[in-house]
Amino acid sequence: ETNGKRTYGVSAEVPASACPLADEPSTIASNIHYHAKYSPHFSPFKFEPEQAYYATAESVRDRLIQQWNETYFHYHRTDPKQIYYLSMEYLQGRALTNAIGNLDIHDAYGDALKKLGHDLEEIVEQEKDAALGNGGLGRLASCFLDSMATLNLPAWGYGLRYRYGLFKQRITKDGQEESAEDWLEKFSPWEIVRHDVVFPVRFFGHVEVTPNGSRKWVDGEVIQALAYDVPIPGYKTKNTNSLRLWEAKASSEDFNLFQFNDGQYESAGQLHFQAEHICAVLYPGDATESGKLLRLKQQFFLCSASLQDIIFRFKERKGGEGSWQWADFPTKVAVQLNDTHPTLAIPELMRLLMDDEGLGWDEAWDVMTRTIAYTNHTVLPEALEKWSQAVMWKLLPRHMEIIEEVDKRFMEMVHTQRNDLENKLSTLRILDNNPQKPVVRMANLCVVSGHTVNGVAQLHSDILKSELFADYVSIWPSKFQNKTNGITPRRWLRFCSPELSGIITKWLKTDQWVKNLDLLVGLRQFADNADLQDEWASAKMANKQRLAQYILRVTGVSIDPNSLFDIQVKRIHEYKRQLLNILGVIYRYKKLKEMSPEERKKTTSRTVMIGGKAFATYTNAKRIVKLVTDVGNVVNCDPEVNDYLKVIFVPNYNVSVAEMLIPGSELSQHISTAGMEASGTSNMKFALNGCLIIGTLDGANVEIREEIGELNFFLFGATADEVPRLRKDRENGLFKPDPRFEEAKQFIRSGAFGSYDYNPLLDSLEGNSGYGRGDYFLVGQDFPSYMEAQARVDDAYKDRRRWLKMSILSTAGSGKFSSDRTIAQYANEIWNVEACCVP
Ligand code: T68
Repeated sequence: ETNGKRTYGVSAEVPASACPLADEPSTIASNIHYHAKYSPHFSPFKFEPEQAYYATAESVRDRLIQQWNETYFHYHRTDPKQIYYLSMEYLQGRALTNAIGNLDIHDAYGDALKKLGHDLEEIVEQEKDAALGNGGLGRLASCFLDSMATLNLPAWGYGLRYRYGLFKQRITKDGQEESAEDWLEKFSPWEIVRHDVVFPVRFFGHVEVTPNGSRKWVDGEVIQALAYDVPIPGYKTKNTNSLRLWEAKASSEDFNLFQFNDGQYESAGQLHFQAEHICAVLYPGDATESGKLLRLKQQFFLCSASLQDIIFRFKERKGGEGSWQWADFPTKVAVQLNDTHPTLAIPELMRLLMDDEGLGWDEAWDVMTRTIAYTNHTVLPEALEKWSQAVMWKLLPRHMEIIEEVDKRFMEMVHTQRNDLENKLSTLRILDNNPQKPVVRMANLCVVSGHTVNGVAQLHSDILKSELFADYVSIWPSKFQNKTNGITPRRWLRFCSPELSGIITKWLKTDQWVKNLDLLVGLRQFADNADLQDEWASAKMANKQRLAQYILRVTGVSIDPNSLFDIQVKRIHEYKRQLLNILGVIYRYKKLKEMSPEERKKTTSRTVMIGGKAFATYTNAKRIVKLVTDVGNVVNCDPEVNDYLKVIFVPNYNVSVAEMLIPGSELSQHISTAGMEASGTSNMKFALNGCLIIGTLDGANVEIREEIGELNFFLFGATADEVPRLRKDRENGLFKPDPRFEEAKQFIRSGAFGSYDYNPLLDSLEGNSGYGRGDYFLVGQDFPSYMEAQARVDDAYKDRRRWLKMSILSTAGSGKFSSDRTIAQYANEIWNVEACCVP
C-alpha cells in the first residue's frame, strides 16, 4: 500500500462508528444539533436561521473533511502529476448549496432541517458570498476548481485570503457607494487553518555573492505566509481538492516587546502592520505609488508561498535524496498562471532552483519553462500589466537580475536566429527601457518563459496570434493555443434552477447531463413539443416570480413576471457598452410616451435590469450607474408607460445575485464592441438557462451562436475586423450618426432624467478620436443595428411557441460551454495531467 514511499503517521481511515456520514435525516439532524451545541459561536439557547446555518455548515464540513483527507492520502500514495492553478482572484460565492449538491445530500439535509424547524432555502441565504475576485477572471477560476475536482484531477488552487473582498455596492441618490465587505466578520466555516504550513516570504533587501560565486537574496523584511484551506468537492465523486489561500503574518519574534513597554506601540509592531496590509483588500486602487507597491507585494507573496509549497510537496513525495532529479519536476508539476498577475512565479521559480537548490541557469530554465503556462484574458492595452523597474529593483532585487538575464538572452536569440525581427525588438523585449518610465512588460515575460500561451475564446486567441503576439508566433508557432472558457453546470443550472433541471432530466431520461453537458443536444428533438414547451414555460415563470420578489425586496419596485425579462449584468465598463443598452431604453421610453394608449398596448412589455459594479475611481462607469438609476426613477413612476417598460438597477451584483437573476432571464445582453471582450462567461450561463442572447460577434458569443444556431441569436453590430476601419472613418469625419441616437442623447441633455450633469458622459460619444473620446467604443456606430435587433426581439416574443422553441434550443446547444470540457482540454493539451480517482 505504501508503494515503498514514506507514509504519514496516521491513516486516513476513520472508524465507522465515528463517521458522521449516515444519510438519514434524523442522523443528520442530530449531527447539526451536535454542532450547535458543541461548536457554538453564539450564546446558547438560540437556534435561529443564523445559528442553524453555522451548525449545518459544520455538519457538512465533517463530511468534506473525511473525503478531503482520503483524497490527500490517495494523491500522496499514487504521486500523480498535479495541477497548480495560481490566481490572484477567486469568486467562490456561497458554498453550502454547492457542497450538499456535489455530495448528493441536498434532500437529506432539507429533511433534517425541517425536523429542526428550519427551511433549507432560508438557511442557505444566511451565508455571505466569498468574493475574492472582481469579475469574470475570478469566477472562471472558481468554475475551474469545481470541474477539476469533478473530473478527479489532482489539482490545487492557490490564492490570497483577502480580509476584505470585493466591495459592497449601495445605490444612493448620488449613484454607487462602496463599502468594505466583511465576509469573515463571523468566521467562515469553509476554511481550515493549517498551522503547520507556513513559509517565509522576503521583500526588499539586497543580493550578496557567496564565496562559491552563487547569488543570495538577503535582509529586507520577511513575512510569514500561513495556509488556509478551503475544500473543493467534486460532483458525485470522492475527490475533494483544496483551494489554498495564504494569509500574511509576522512572527512573534518580530514583535519588539521592549519598544512596546517603552510606549512605542507603532514601531514595536511595525512588521505586524506591514503583514496585515498585504492581505487586507482585493486589488487596492493602484493610483498611488504605495498602492502599486502593495499590489506587487501581494502578487509576489502569492507566487513565493505557493512555489515553496509546491517544491516542498514535490520533495516530500519523492522521498530521500538521490532518488530523483530536478528534471522530473515538470513531470509532477503543472503551474497555470491566471493572467499576468502571478507572473513573478517565473523569476521566483528560477531563483529557488538556482539560489536555493544550486541548479545552473540552463537547467533551471528548462525546468521552469516546462512547468509554467500562461492564460491571457485581455487585449485592452490598459489592462496589460507593466511594472516600474525602479519599484521592482527596490522590492525584488534578485528577481530583477533574473528578468534582466531573460531579457538579455531573448535579445541574443533574436540577434543570432531571427535577424528579420531586429527592428521589432524594442516592443518584443521584456524590458521597456524608455527613459521617461522604464518598465517590465509582464505579458512579454510570460510569453517568452512559458511553454504554452492560451486565449479564452477562439476569436480572442486568433486576435492574440494575429495582433498582440504575432511576432512571437513566428518564433514559436506551436506555443499558442485556444481554450474557450466554460462554466460549471452544477452551480449554473443544476443547483440554481432545480425546476428546469428536473424537466431536462425527465425529457432526457437521465441526469447524466450534469456531468456530461453534451447530452443536452438530446433536447433538440423535443424543441417543438408542446408538452415540453409548457413545462419549460412554467419552470421559467416560477423562476421569474422568484426574481420579481427579490427585485421588490431589494429595490422596492414591483415588476410584472409576464413582461419580457431583459438583463445585462457584468462589471460596468465602457467597452461592455451598458451605455448602448440604456440609450436604447431611453429611445424606447420616448417613443412609448409619444404613442397613443392603443399603440402602446401592441408593444412588447419589458423589464430591463442592469447590474454590476463600477471600479471606485472609474468616473464614467459610475456615471453610467447613475444614469440607469435616474432613468429607472422616471420610467417606473410614469403611469402612462410603466405597464410597458420598467428599468431596474440591480444593486450589489455578485455570484449569489447571479444565481437568482440568470434562471429568471429571457433575454440577456452581451453587446461589447467587437474584439474587446476576450470571452465573457455570463453569456454561457444565460444561454444554458434557456435565455436568448442579443449580442455582437465578440468573444465567446461567436461560438455560442454557432452552437445554438444563428436563428436563435439576435445578432447586430460591427465585426472585429471592421472596427479599426470604422474608427478611422470617424476620425476622417465620415461617420453620420443615426437620428434616433441623436434623439436619445438629446433627451438626456434636455433634463428628462433629472439635473445630474451627464455632459461628460455624453461627450465621450462625440468628437472624432482618442481613447475614451470620439466614441472609441462605437456606440453610435452600432446603435441602429442594435435597435433593429431589439425590434426582432419584440416580434419574436409575441410568438410564445416560437420563443419557447428558441429557448429550448439555447439550452440544447450549450453543451460545449461546460468548464468540464475546458478543463479536459487544458489537462490534455497543456498540462499533460491525468485523472486520479479516489477509490
Ligand atoms: C475577464 N477578465 C475578461 N479581468 O474580461 C472576460 N483584470 O472576457 C473573460 O471571460 C474572463 O476574464 C475570463 O476569461 C477579467 O475579469 C479582471 O477581473 C482583472 C482583474 C485585475 C486586473 C485585471
